[in-house]
Amino acid sequence: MKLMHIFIVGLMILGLSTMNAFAEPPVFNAPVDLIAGEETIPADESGYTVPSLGDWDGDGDLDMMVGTFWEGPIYYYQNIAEEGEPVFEAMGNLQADGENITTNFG
Ligand SMILES: [Ca+2]
Repeated sequence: MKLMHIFIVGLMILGLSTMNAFAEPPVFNAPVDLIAGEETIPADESGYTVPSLGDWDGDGDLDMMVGTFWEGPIYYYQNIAEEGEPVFEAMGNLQADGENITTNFG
């Protein structure tokens, strides 16, 4: 039983050292502002603003919605690029029955 325990621990150590030998740290590009037209897409002060991408208009490319962590509107940006890199155009706030849809805290 003790020999089996040593064998299993040895496999774990070998596995960990193998993982570390081949693991490479991720490489990130410098951060950039998201731009729509000439304007920077707003981010709230919380730092928790998260753009969500989806084909919201059904034309096959990714559009963007941006909500806020604090109470506020949801901004909609349509991708107007014909191909290649996305080009976002501000389309206004998301609305229902003529009223802005807002997010609550959190
Ligand atoms: Ca789209």
